[in-house]
Amino acid sequence: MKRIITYGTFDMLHYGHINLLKRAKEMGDYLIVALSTDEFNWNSKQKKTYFSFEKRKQLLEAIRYVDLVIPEKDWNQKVTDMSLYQVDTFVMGDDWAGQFDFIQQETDAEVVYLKRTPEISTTQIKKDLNAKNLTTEHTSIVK
Ligand code: C2G
Repeated sequence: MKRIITYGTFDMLHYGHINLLKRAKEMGDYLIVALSTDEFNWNSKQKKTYFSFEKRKQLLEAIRYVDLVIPEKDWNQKVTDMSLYQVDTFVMGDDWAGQFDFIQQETDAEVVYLKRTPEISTTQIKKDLNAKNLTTEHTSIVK
């Protein structure tokens, strides 16, 4: 059984995430998602997520491509994760291209970067929603 792993925050789940998870699963038989905890996001990525870890985990576990969700607690767990979960392939979007090549040197897992879905991101969604709010607020004041 070919085991795939990927890591991320997956906040405000969108089709860019789904495209990544779908392609990752198509590379093997079993997909593990290491989901960034709220503490890791705040302490190591300075990200405040909209949804808590538990909610983001619930969403991921509902996706047909995902077989297991584990916590990502720090940057340095990946090498041990590869042996702990007997991973064959480590997959990330290509916004991370080159950042995790060390995994191929230090473990038996191959590293694959998949093309990121260009036009969508959680940051963009938040920006667009704020902009829409501002316009509706503005028009309601003007009326
Ligand atoms: N992604 C994508 N297309 C998008 C947005 C995201 O392919 N439009 C991919 C990213 O490349 C990543 C995964 O979806 O592989 C999760 O994205 P994020 O939740 O933004 O994860 P990130 O904050 O990059 O955390 O240790 C690794 C980190 O935890 C990755």
